[in-house]
Amino acid sequence: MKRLKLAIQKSGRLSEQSKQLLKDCGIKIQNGKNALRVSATNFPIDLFYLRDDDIPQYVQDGIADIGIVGENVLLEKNSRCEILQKLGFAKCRLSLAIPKNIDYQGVEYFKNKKIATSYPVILSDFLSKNNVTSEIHEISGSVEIAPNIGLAEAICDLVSTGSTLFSNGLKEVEQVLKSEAVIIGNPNISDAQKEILEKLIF
Ligand code: PRT
Ligand code: ZN
Repeated sequence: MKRLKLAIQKSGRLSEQSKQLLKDCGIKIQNGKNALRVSATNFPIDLFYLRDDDIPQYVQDGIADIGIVGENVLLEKNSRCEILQKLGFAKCRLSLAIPKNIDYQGVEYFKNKKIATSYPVILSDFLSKNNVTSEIHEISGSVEIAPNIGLAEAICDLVSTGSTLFSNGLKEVEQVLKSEAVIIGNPNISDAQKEILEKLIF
């Protein structure tokens, strides 16, 4: 029987709950500590442990059949994968934030401003829908410190509790996207694999 290849985050905010979900489905996985690929012992499923950013590409290319990622990553990568199921965990939002002492009147505020983000694709889409042109400065981490070190005048980053923004003297002023963990799939998976997937989702 053809096996279903599932990609999940190796370590990070999605990995524990992704593994828990498989456990809850009764899927047994050996704990190969540094293995990139492991097989379930009681289900025709192979697991790939990857960085979340790489998962949409692996699924799109058919290296994996399905994967678990945040919607934010899926959209940023412009992936052609389909969302098969929302999972209800890792909920967060991608938001624009500015120094808290600024009097904010609306999205025009961002005209010609320098915005630091790890999500340039989603952000530029949002800005162009709002007819705003800004200078997007892409950085891969610690986005929230950018205004304090003079790198940018605003940021666009993921927020869950809001405490990171608060402790950096920033306030959330526009919500760009709502996100949660989702199962994504390659549109071309076989019927046999679909059957395994349906069992899994059920
Ligand atoms: O190593 P790898 O590339 O696989 O992982 P990563 O470091 O890129 O991602 P990771 O593990 O940090 O997050 C994985 C996914 O979790 C994200 O893509 C989101 O879909 C989801 N998620 C949910 C979050 C958050 N909540 C979140 N709060 N991802 C990041 N954050 C960060 C945010 O960037 C900011 O630094 O937490 C901080 C804000 O949190 P609060 O609670 O202070 O608001
Ligand atoms: Zn990542």
